[in-house]
Amino acid sequence: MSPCASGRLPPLPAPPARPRRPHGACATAPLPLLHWPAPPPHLPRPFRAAPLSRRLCGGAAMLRPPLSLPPRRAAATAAGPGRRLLLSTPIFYANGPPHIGHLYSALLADALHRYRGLCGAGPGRLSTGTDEHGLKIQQAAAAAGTSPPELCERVSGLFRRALARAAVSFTDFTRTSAPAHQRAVRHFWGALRDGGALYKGAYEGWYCTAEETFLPPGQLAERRDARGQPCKVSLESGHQVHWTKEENYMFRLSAFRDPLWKWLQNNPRAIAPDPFYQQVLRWLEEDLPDLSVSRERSRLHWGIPVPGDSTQTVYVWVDALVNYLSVLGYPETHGEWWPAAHHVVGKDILKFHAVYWPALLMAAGLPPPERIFVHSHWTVRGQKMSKSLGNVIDPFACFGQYTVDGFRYFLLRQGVPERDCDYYDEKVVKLVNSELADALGGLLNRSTARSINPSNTYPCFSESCFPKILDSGETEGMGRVSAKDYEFVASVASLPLQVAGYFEGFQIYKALECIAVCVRQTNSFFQRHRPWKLNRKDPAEQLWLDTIIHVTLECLRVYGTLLQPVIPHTADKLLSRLAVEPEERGLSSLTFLPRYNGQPCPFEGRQLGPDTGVLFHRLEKPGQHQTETEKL
Ligand code: ME8
Repeated sequence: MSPCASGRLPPLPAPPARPRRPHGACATAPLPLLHWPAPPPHLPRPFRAAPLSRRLCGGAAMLRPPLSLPPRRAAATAAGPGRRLLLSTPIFYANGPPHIGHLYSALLADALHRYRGLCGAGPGRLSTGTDEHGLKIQQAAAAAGTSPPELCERVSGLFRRALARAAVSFTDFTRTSAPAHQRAVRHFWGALRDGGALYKGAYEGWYCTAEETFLPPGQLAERRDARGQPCKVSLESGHQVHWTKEENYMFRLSAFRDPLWKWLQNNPRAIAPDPFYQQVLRWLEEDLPDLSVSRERSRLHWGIPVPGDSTQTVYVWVDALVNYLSVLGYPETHGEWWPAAHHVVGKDILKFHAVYWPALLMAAGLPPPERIFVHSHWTVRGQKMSKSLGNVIDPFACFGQYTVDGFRYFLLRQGVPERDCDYYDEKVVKLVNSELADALGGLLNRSTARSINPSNTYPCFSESCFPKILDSGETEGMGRVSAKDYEFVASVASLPLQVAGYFEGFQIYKALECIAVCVRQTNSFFQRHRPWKLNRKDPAEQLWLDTIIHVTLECLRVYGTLLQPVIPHTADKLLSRLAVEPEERGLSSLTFLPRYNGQPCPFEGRQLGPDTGVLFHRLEKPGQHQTETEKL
């Protein structure tokens, strides 16, 4: 956003040296052999000071009252166990149906929310919803021959159904057209105005309706429109921009460079993964012009009128961002939660969340959110997903094709937040068949088969068959157990901590990769010892057979527990088969192979749950399926 506005603000004094985090820092390291310790604290990563060349580009400057920051309210949410946390997805534009990019944002937030619930952390909320105001919606409704409220009603319902179908465990669904939200926006506007953060100014620039933002010349390209006429488009989205000149309310964003910088300096984990943190620091080194935060009502009538000035409509991004407060009952009850908020957002809306939103909050007397988790985009067979290319992937069709859990697993296992990822059918089928159907399902099937476990119980572990060792050099002469077996159980023992570190660092795909590696190792363990060859009539062999199955079921119990945030239905089926009760499925009390350490195992001797069939059915090759679609 770069307004070419009349007038300039005086330059601010030079800021302090700015911090940078090193790239690629990783929070977790494998644990030593057979240790089950408490999680290490997640230490903030070190800084590298960076000089700043400061340039200030002006914003509009007509009626400019002095800026006075209102005092911040003390946060009611302290850190520590039992604290509250709001996790949020972006609210989705109600101009078209959901696609897999939207779903990915929501699944990431859902997995974090579910994971936190399993950790027994304090009360949590997962908010989502629809962004219903603005020119984009106004124009989409006109093009569809309907009214904005009718379009929003339909599309909002579609998003709600898609998220529910995807097992996104949202607790709140905000619609920006709802009266409670509009009231919150009006109050927020009042807080900005009363703090002196707004002024009226003549404003002109290139506006991109698809992105609902003004764009500076550096983010534009020359193209020809459908009639062959030269036009300008957004480099990012390819959508045409239009020159817009009007009188708007301006927000003194430029005055917030230092507060934003200090916020990031003091909170190096505020934006993850690290490349996005670095990107925000770079933005703060560039121009940070004031922001137009209203539009003339004659051009944009579908939005919230500016309080006290019915000729202007509140800028849709200000309106939308306030959803993170209105959901918490702003301006009355938000203090019970805010700023304990973690926002999951796509890279295209990072600036709105990591620069504009924290600045707006500060100007309104509130602290920035605790963390912003950023993800990249999905392409389809190497191409950007777009209506005009006709390659937009419908989540409902994917659920029909791959099942809900299968598709959730694919997106979260293959999606790498730091870089764009490519989608195509064959990739989903291959991954899901190999890791869910064959490796995980096959392991459960083999270790619970009647032929190998006729009593259908969680068999006993024998210390004499799998003796405890203090270091891996001791494994000589230990009978049937090999050094490989000790290494394998050590890696499963360290898995919950590794997974915790990856969830903390917003690297859910890495958590899933570690689990997949352990599942493979467990299959190798099972295969290596060929339990089906053992003679059950020989008491010594029976002990060893039971021990092999016990270890395997212990592994499966750990995998089922850790996979709950990602594949909730399949994990439930797995844990039910292992007779793990609902109150035994939490992560805070997750133990692995306690008998190895001489501790009792509550599952030993327990009757297994009913066999409800194959854990995960192999998917058919693309083209052989029935699809499920739900259209506008
Ligand atoms: O931006 N791959 O809504 P939105 C992955 N209303 N993620 C994608 C994607 C893709 N190909 N395309 C879009 C808005 N997304 C605003 C948000 S919040 C106060 C207001 C992601 O419906 C995108 O990055 O255009 C964003 O996180 C989400 O979908 C919603 O996009």
